[in-house]
Amino acid sequence: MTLEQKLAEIVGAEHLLTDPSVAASYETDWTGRFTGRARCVVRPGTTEQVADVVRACAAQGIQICVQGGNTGLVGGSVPVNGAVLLSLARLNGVEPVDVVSAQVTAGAGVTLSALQQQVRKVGLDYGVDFAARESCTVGGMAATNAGGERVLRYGTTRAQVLGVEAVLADGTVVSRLAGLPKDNTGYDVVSLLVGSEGTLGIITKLRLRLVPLYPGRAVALVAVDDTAAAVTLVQGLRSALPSLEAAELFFADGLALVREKTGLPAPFADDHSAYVLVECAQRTDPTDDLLAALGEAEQVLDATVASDARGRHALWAYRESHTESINAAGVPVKLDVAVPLPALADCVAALPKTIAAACPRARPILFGHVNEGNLHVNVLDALDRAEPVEDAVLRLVSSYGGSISAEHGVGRAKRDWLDLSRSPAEIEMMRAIKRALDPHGLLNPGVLFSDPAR
Ligand code: FAD
Ligand code: 2HG
Ligand code: ZN
Repeated sequence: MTLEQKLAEIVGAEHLLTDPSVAASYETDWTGRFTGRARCVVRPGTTEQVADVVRACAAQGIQICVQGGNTGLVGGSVPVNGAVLLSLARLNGVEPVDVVSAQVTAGAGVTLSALQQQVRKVGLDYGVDFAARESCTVGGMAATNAGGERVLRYGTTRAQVLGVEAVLADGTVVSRLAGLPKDNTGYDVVSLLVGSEGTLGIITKLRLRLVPLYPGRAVALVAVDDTAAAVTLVQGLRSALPSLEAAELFFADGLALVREKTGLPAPFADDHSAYVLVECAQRTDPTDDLLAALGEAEQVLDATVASDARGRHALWAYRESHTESINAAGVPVKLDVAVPLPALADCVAALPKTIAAACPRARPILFGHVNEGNLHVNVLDALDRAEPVEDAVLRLVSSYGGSISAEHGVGRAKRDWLDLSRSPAEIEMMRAIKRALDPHGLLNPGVLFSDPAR
């Protein structure tokens, strides 16, 4: 029996895709930069089927690439040539919400927006949110430890994941879904799998912490002089407003590109060089508190505030349309870095010169999650100089004591720079874990390490 026949037997012939034109949508990443040819695409519908697929591939030494919503931005979700692409999209069940514990168990293939819809019906919400919500899956979010727009209040995905069910490289199913908030019984296997980018196990289910769904919300778009003013403004708002949930930063060139690609109107009568978008949420309407805090902040050059859903979404569109607008302008060299907050302004000031030295015609667009010092550095018109640009930016960030990946992960895009963020001892510890759990390097080859066996 061929591997394909065995896989068809496990998942049903209709869930094994071998026609290249059908498989194509799984083979290129969201940005269009990373691509690979899968041997076939397999779409199991249960954890048992995932385990059987893994055993069948392992028996023949065939590598497996794992995919959720394929919105990842570091080339980790596309196949390497000849591997089986395993899609979790059909594991999309959500169990009834446990309102007593404020927790829910969801299949790895549940999209963020589907999860939001389910839990909001019972007055709860999920702590992580970002623009890819319609397509990204909770499994992919856990695998990348996704951050997003609410880290300021709720932390990253790791802080939401209380339990995991996963299939290991030999087909073993590990299940730890009780969701006990207190549980000190040895190594934290749940936390280890979160952020492991599909290299240690295939996540099939998650037990997730939920947060209150606040009916009172207000969003402000604020014009400021520069990054230093943005950082000081957010520092002040953080202490004045316990309801502060998001603080995002973008600049005049990003806004101009967003307006060009979306047709959105100018937010203010005058142009400004930097913009901060903040959101507050609580049981009662936070608008007056937000207005009062902005009124006291000397960094505010202009501001517009919205409390109704339509107005809030209109303001968020200036920020959330950045990624799509950039892609509409060309395939970017995409970096996602973090520096300590006191160094953010210096880093923003140094980046254009650093990028120009590596590629004079490059067009950098910076934006990000200001409270975490997390900058998204997208560089247009630089694809043929990608490596020198990446190298220059990541070395600059490292010189500030920063991270080469704040939230998107390492994937295949940044593995060659891992030593800028991790010590040799840490990298050897990570390799030892990989060797112990996946000795034959079957899961997500090339993600995180180019060669895990060494
Ligand atoms: P995929 O892209 O399919 O996979 C991502 C990685 O996880 C791959 O290495 C894959 O092999 C692995 N993986 C996927 N599912 C599993 C599983 N079940 N078990 C084991 N491994 C798995 N990210 C942020 O952190 N913050 C943001 O604000 C943010 N905004 C975005 C906005 C846009 C418009 C887009 C396109 C992307 C954004 N992202 C953001 C990046 C991306 O959405 C996240 O990385 C997301 O977590 C990926 O989820 P996914 O289901 O699409 O995973
Ligand atoms: C965001 O914050 C995402 O919008 C995407 O992390 C960032 O496109 C990017 O570089
Ligand atoms: Zn982001």
